[in-house]
Amino acid sequence: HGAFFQDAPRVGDPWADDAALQAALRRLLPADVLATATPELARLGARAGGDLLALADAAEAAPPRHVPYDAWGRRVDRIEVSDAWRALDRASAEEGMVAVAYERPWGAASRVVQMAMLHLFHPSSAIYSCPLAMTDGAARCLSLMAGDDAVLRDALAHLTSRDPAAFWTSGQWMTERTGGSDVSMTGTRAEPADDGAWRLHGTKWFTSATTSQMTMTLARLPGAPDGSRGLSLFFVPLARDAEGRLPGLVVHRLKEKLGTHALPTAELTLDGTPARLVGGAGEGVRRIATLFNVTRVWNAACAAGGMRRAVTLARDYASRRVAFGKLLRDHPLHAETLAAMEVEARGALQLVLHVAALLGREECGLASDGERAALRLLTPVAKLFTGKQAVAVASEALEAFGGAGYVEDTGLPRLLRDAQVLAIWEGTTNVLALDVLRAIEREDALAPHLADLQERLRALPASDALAPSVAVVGAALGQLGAHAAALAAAPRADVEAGARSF
Ligand code: MFK
Ligand code: FAD
Repeated sequence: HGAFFQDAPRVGDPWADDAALQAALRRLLPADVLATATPELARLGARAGGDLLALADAAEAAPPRHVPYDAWGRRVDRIEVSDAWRALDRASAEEGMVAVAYERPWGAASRVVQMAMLHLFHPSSAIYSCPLAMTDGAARCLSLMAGDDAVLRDALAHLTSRDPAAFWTSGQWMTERTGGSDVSMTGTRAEPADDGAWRLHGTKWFTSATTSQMTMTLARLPGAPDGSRGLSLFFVPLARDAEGRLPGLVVHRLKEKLGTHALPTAELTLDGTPARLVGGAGEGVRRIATLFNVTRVWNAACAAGGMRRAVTLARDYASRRVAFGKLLRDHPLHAETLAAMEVEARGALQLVLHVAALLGREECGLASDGERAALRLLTPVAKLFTGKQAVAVASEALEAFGGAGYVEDTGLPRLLRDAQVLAIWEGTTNVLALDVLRAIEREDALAPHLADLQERLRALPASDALAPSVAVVGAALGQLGAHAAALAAAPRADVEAGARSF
């Protein structure tokens, strides 16, 4: 007997091997879109299994560093990131990860293609998807708000550029020590400056992608009331000086986080930072909702992509690892576990692509009232549901490797660490459950979605094989309608308590 060494699991080709993604796109995309998008996705998929994956591993191994002082004791607050992290930024621009949603080469379907791209890109990006998500959110926000403001239009052009030298990413600075869910206690103040712009003063407690060239943030104008109605939205250019310093900003430290290790997330103080008001006084939360509704769709797409990667690795391993005389995949109980993970990953992908299709239609002015309402409803639903699924699937995947899943240099623990954040940032599960209620109460968003589902169910071809599932889904829809009616009539406290199960 020679010494035994186990083969490592392999990523393979994320596009070529993803039958579920290909089938979903065949169903959702018009034939001409599919024909031109497929080679693009195939090329990106090959990169996701090749050079991007190598860059992601390198970025993960060389986390960012905060350098508060230079050699001579001057405060510089440089944030140093790895060459690999910078290369991921360039690749993101070249691939048009954000730009594609604004160039719209495939019209309204461009959002579907973009989320399919993200499905491939995210798991090989060391969470470069985070800065990109916020960049897309900021671009969406500015595309609606910039008007003829030359500074904002210029920023929008940078955010949506494919030229790595011109491409900007954006931060999204909302969370303060007083609260990330409840931003109403935001203490950051805006003071008028002589140049007609504003200067911001306050402390932000979580600022990811701190090396971005701009950010969007919330602050209170002089005399604004307490609470969230007193908050306004600001554009903050983050132009560094020759020594890499950000004028008017003090970085206290980078967070030491469970995961997202390649992503810098800082605590910082705005100390007279120049800023530009976007939208009207007191409109901040409503305006920034445009941004976070986009990042929430990204979050869901990243959750689905992360699940796909976890299942791919677990399935591959099951075809290499032998126990009790046969491959893991030939053990019925293990096969059932893998199948359950596969179902979660596929379900998440379908939900994400459906929401992406709605978003694309809304942005192109093609959405019906019902579709707009469904988008408002399903954005938080998709974010909250897939965030939880991603953690469960990643956890199951680690177990599928046995002890190797718990050992750092296999790279596998990252799957779980990077999944856990998906349920926390951009609104926790319970906060999003309340957002679902907000959408139902204020915009009557549930009824059109239920009607759409009923319609789809009726349109299915009659089939003995499908009949039992159709009956189950039909009954569930009936229950959901009844539950919604009961909630509508219930006292507010009972409604909130029921939001999660709803
Ligand atoms: C891997 C890829 C992932 C992405 C990377 C992300 C990196 C990490 C970045 C972050 O985590 S950034 C911080 C994210 N923070 C949040 O998401 C905040 C979570 N908290 C909430 O979402 C709260 O629900 C909220 C702050 C909005 C509560 O605020 P309020 O002011 O108490 O709520 P209110 O009064 O119900 O809403 C204020 C206005 O906003 C209303 O409009 P009007 O002024 O016209 O009445 C609401 O309708 C509107 N609004 C709230 N949520 C909305 C919305 N509009 C549209 N969509 C929504 N979801
Ligand atoms: P809290 O708001 O204190 O929430 C604590 C608990 O209370 C949660 O379980 C929550 O669900 C629950 N809760 C709160 N309100 C309610 C309610 N009404 N009903 C029921 N339950 C409730 N923020 C930014 O602004 N920009 C960033 O770039 C950024 N990057 C981040 C990066 C990472 C890695 C992480 C982990 C966070 C980042 N955040 C960022 C912050 C993130 O958005 C917040 O942590 C999140 O919104 C939760 O806010 P909090 O931490 O203050 O928790």
